[in-house]
Amino acid sequence: MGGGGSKEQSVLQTPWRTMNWGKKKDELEWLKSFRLQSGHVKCLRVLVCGPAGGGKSSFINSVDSICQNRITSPADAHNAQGTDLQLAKTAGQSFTLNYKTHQIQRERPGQYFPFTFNDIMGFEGTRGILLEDIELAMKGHVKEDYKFDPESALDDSNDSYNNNPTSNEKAHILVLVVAVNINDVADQRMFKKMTEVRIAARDLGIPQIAILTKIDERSSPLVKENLRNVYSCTYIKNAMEKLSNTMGFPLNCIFPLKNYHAEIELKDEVDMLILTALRKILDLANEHVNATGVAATNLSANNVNRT
Ligand SMILES: Nc1nc2c(ncn2[C@@H]2O[C@H](COP(=O)(O)OP(=O)(O)OP(=O)(O)O)[C@@H](O)[C@H]2O)c(=O)[nH]1
Ligand SMILES: [Mg+2]
Repeated sequence: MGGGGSKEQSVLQTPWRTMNWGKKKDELEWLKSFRLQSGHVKCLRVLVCGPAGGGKSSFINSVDSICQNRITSPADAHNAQGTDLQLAKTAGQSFTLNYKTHQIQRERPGQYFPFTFNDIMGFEGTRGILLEDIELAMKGHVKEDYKFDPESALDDSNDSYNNNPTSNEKAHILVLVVAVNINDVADQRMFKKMTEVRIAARDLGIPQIAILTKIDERSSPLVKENLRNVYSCTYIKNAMEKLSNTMGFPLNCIFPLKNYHAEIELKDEVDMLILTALRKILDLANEHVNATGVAATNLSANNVNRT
């Protein structure tokens, strides 16, 4: 569980990535005024995926908390390290089983941000969500509340299969959520699965980013003490570089952060790391939707010109 040996725990004199920690107000203003670039869809759909227990549901809860300016937990997060016998049996297995769309409420009830998050079942060692089902979710074929089956993929005869997904129902970005110690704990099979999902997203033209969670519990004590040391910690830097090397994510598409999981109040440093990742997610999704909207318009214009 630890963050590796003392060499890996070493601390850089100067942070290798610059963060303006005093910018939270500006980031929140940006978020509040966030609009879609294209009228092609009503809402951006962010699909999270990753190993069981990596922090997918907690990430959705953390974004929701920041957006509502209070700690909330719309997505079911779960501590699989529980000592209860029943819980212990589920260690390593995904707690989230169903396909669930989370609208993100503004501070005022009944008003929502123009983006949603889709929570799904996690990858497990030998079981967990199937690649085919993640592909179907990306394409918008999975209906709300569908319970994923690790034995067989959703097929088009199932009531939960959406035959004609609209642009709104397709995923507009894929977010891979993994704990910062992923390189220490995941085997080749897990990396293969994650890479396959990334390639599937690429083939569909969907942008992808990675989030490294749990930097508070798996890194240098200096990071635990103060999250502002995140980019001075070599353990986190190494984890990001290794993920970039094994899976091909550019480093500027990998974001380390800590989710809200035990706190009862928001903290500026936690918010800043999450807001930085969220901004990249929304920018990429927005660009993707805009580009596909333009392509669709050009296609229909070409078809009209030909007739
Ligand atoms: N310390 C710490 N704990 C975290 C963090 N993110 C999530 N957790 C904890 O990790 C456990 C699993 O988190 P979840 O959000 O349920 O993970 P998940 O990826 O949704 O898991 P499945 O639904 O089982 O696939 C919970 O006990 C969370 O409280 C984090 O950044 N730091
Ligand atoms: Mg979950």
